[in-house]
Amino acid sequence: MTHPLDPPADPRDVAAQAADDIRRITGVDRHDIALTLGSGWAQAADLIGETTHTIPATEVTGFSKPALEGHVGTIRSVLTDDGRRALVIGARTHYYEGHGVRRVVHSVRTAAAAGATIMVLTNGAGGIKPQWEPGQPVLISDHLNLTADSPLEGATFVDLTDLYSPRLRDIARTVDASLDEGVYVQFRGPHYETPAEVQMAKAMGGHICGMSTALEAIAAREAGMEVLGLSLITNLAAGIQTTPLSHQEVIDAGREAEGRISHLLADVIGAIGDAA
Ligand code: 8IG
Repeated sequence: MTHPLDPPADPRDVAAQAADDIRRITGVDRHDIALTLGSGWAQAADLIGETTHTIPATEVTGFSKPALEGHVGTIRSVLTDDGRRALVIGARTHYYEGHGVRRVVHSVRTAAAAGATIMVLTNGAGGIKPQWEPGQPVLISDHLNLTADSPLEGATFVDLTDLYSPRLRDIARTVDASLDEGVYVQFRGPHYETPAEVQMAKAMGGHICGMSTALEAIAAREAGMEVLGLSLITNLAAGIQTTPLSHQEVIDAGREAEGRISHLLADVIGAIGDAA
C-alpha cells in the first residue's frame, strides 16, 4: 500500500498539507507551540489549557494509527490561559515500527508547518544514573543518536549545537529547580538494551535510554524550532536495576507519576509563555 509520505513526495509538502488539514478542522490559523506527549505525560494535555478540538490523527494527512497502548492517537488544539495555541500530539510513530524515518518525524514537521516555533518532546525512558528513581522527570541536555539514521535527506548539513535549548531548560528549572538533566541515547528498539549496551551508552556519555526523541529533535532543528526535551524515568536501564525490565512496569510507573509530571509540564508551558 502506498502512503502519502512515500517517495517521490517531498515530506515538507506533506507536512504543509497536514498543517492545512489542522487549520481547516480547527479554524486556528497558527499554533505557537507543539508538544509530543510520550508514555506518562498524556494528562498534561488537560492541564495546559482548554482543548477546543480533538482530531483523530487518521484525519490528518500522513499520520499513521498508533502502534502501542498508552499512546493516544489524537491531535489536540489547546487554548492556553494566556491566549496562546498549543498543538498537542498524542500520536507518535516510533522508528522501531519500521515505516521509515519520514513517518517518525512527520508530526514534528507538521507542527512546524502549523506555525509552532517551540517543540516540546516528552518520552518515557530508562535511566542510567543510579541515583535516579522510577517516576522522576529529567531534562534532556543532548543526545547520542544510535539509530544510524537521520530524518534529513541529501546534503542537508544542520548544526546540532545546543539542540536542546539552554534557554528552555533554564525556564524549566525556574519551575522545578531540582530537575536533573542528562544525555538521551536513542536506540532502535523495540527490545530494551542488554546490560552491556547500557554500559556502552554510559561509557559514551549517555544517561537516558530511549527509542524516540533524537530523530524528532533533529527534524525540529532542521525546521528551525527551539526544542525542549523531557524524559520520565520509568525504569532504571537494564543492568542498572537488578530486576528484569517489563513493559507493564513502565506503564505502571508512568501512571503513578502522571499527575505530578503533567502538572510540571503544564507549569513549564506557562513559564515559557511568561518569558515570551
Ligand atoms: I519507558 O530502558 C522505556 N523506554 N531504549 N530503554 C529504552 N527505551 C526505554 C526504556 C529503556 N524504558
